[in-house]
Amino acid sequence: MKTFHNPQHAGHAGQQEMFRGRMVPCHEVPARLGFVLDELRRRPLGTVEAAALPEAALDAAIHRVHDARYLAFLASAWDDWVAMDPANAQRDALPSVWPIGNRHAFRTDVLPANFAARLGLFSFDSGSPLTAGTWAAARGGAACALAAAQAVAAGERSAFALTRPPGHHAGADFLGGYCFLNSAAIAAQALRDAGHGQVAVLDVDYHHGNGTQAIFYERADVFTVSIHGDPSTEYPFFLGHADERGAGAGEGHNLNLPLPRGTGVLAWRAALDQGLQAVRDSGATALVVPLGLDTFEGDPISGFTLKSGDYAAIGAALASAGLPTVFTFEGGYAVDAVGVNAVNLLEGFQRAA
Ligand code: SP5
Ligand code: ZN
Repeated sequence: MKTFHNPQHAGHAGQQEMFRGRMVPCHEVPARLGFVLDELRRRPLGTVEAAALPEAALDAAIHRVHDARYLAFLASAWDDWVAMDPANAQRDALPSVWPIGNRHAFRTDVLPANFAARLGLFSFDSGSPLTAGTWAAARGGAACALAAAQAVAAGERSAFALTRPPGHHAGADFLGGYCFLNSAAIAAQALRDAGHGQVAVLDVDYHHGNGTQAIFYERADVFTVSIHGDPSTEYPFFLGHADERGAGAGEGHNLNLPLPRGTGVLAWRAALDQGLQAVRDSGATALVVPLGLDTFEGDPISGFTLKSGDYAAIGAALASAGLPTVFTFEGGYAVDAVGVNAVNLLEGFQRAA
């Protein structure tokens, strides 16, 4: 399995996130990726390389998934933030005002000149700090996703986009949940564009993959599945219920498998089997797995109880779908265990594939 890593990732380094009225240290930290790279050095799965792609091809792939207005906002966000106040150069940008509700309540069609207003327009939480290196890091991550998709489209059995920030909460025109560009969606779209008529996404992060679901919700060509903490009690709260089945042409092409906080490996594996059967039934010829390791018992912000030893069998189960597979690195905040857990899963996949 080829790994594509993101040399720009460490430039995205938030200090604090807003949590229930106070600022707490960021969970999504650069050290996470280092632990995965270290473990890949101990237990190699294949080559580890930086994604090298023409800028124009990368831009095109990002624009296939994200709105131009949102991308223009992201590209100049840090400079615009510092332009508001030179002292902002020392602070992360976080939103504090949002245009919620229907279009008669607040307008989203008029782009505000005020940067703080634009930040709210394109965000759904105040837990995702935007920092000096965020745009370069997010772009580098999209490059990993595209390179991994291209490798798989060219015949590799699997590839791993090892990047941060994560992606699966980002929608076509919004950031949130520590995510800015949706790597998994970019990979899925790239696989479609490379000739796979039907692609499946099977999201195993603890949190519902709301961004990916929203991007493909009205489409029949990308089947989205997510196994996650029940949004009635778990982040991102406002999407991820079992009755969301897709809409319009996408009716029947989304499957949510919410599980209660406290769920252990037995019930989680039953949900995985159900998700895998649905992937097989979808007729997909390629698979994207947003790989979150925050299902781990030691995760500080999540509520499942999977153990490090469980991940190898999960990897093997994913391989049993028999599909060319792109993994994108998502959550997992028990930092010193995230490398072992990720490589356990990927090694389990590779051995069974
Ligand atoms: C990619 C991903 O896994 N995103 C998850 C985003 C979750 N954001 C909300 C987390 C709430 C943090 N709670 C802090 C508890 C401090 N003790
Ligand atoms: Zn997560």
